[in-house]
Amino acid sequence: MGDMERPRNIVILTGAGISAESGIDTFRDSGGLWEQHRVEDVATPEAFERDPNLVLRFYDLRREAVQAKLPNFAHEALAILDAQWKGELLLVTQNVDDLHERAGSRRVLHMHGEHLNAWCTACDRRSRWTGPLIDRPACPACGARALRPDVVWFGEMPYGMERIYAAIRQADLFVSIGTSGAVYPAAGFVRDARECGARTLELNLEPSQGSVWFHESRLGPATDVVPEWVAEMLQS
Ligand code: BV8
Repeated sequence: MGDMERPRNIVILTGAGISAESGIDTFRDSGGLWEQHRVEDVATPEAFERDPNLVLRFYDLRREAVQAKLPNFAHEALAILDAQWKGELLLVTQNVDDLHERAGSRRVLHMHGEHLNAWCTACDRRSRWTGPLIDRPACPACGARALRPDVVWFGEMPYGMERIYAAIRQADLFVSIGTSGAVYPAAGFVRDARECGARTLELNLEPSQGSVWFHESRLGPATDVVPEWVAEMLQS
């Protein structure tokens, strides 16, 4: 798509940086630690196998913490775009918080799962979950005490890949917001989008690992650069 035509179909990818100003630590800014753990040591099936209590407590802490946070102007601007955009729009988030939904976004896909869901390893059903899992509560669907966080760990298949690639194939514009481009397959979406002819834009505090793949990068805090970009999109 050339610069001059107005895009019709947009794919947006967000990462921890969009929730930073809501007070949720990003992975990088806390030095790769969440609650004093290296994410690779707790966000893997092996870690869960080895020490389920450590992993359950790690997620219980974060599940409780996110419920006390609020969406910021960047989440809210994306919700306005979602409500007013006439073309296709898919907001793919790597985040497991629910701030996009609480800001009002509707067309959201959590490719790495959600803090506020529990996944029963006995019956495979997912239930809305706001409390702790450490005391092994019963699955609301089957009663088994076999609930785990409904979060995609390293080595596990992200959710919604078919839907994401289908949206990327149709996209005229791919926008990456608040992500370091460190984790795949999300970090590869910009290349997929370029190969499919989309224009690519990065909105981030600092250049990401994939910056070279973006036609345009705008650096700054999400609460500045995202509302500015959304205003441009809705005026064009
Ligand atoms: C898979 C849920 C197969 C858990 C997460 C070797 C080479 C390449 C790949 C691999 C490899 N070895 C293994 C892999 C695959 C692996 C991977 O990529 N590893 C990395 C470490 C190399 N990936 C996987 O295992 C994935 N699964 O590959 O399965 C497959 C492949 C293809 C198709 C099907 C199947 C599963 C990965 C999912 C892991 N789960 N989250 C949890 O949250 O607890 S990852 C987690 O970390 C997040 O979801 C996110 O993805 C990542 C953190 O990244 P960001 O969101 O970008 O956050 P970060 O802190 O890094 O950066 C923040 C950015 O914001 C910064 O740039 C900063 O400048 C900016 N910022 C800060 N403040 C602001 C701001 N921007 C704007 N405003 C601000 N105020």
